[in-house]
Amino acid sequence: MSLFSSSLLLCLVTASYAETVTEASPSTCPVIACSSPGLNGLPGRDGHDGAKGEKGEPGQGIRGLQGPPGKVGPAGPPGLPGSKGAVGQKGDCGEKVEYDSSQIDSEIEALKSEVGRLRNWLTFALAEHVGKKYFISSRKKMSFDRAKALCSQFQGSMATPRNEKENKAILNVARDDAFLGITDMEWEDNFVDLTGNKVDYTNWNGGEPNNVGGAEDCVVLLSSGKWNDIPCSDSFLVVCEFSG
Ligand SMILES: [Ca+2]
Ligand SMILES: [Ca+2]
Repeated sequence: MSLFSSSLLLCLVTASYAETVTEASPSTCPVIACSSPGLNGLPGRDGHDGAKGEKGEPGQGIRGLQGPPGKVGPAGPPGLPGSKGAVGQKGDCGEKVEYDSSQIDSEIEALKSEVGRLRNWLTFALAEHVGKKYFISSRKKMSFDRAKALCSQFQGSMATPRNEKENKAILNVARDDAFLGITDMEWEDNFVDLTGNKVDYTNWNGGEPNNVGGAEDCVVLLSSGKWNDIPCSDSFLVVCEFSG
């Protein structure tokens, strides 16, 4: 029953009672007024939490795809050294070899003689020598870097004349324009040999070195015996020198 209905019933009962009293006591005149019903009250406060329910059944959702593998972790510390292996069996005794020193000496002398003969043949056929320095040409033309590598491959170096005699010997071997082992790659107009030492002997052609185009850092021996600075990338004959 609502509050309004309750109030209305209370009024009716009270009014009925008032009529009864008025009939029983005519001498008195009670006045009982019935006021209008009151407004609804505010909602009550929240009650206490109920008891915890039972655990539900597992969900039926679709399981997600497996993610990509993670990054490789850092290398672990090195392990401890393993235990020492067992000692192997003792090997057989080697055979004792007797050396005949006089025989070895004679074989060495024979080899020296053979090398000397080969050198003479090569010098006669291909090379020029000044003192203990030999000059040999491969008769091939290539860039400065390749020529330098070719001479090194045979334990030699690019021909570098130290005097007029050596300059003439290189000319006799080359018989064409040939690279010399001289450059001013490091500092312009400071011509050095391939060990970096400034050359004392030079035989420049008239007006040379002129570093045409700012790109002439290598040197060729011309057929006249004079020198000209030229680009290192150009191809000229290779002449190597060897110590005797
Ligand atoms: Ca130059
Ligand atoms: Ca030049």
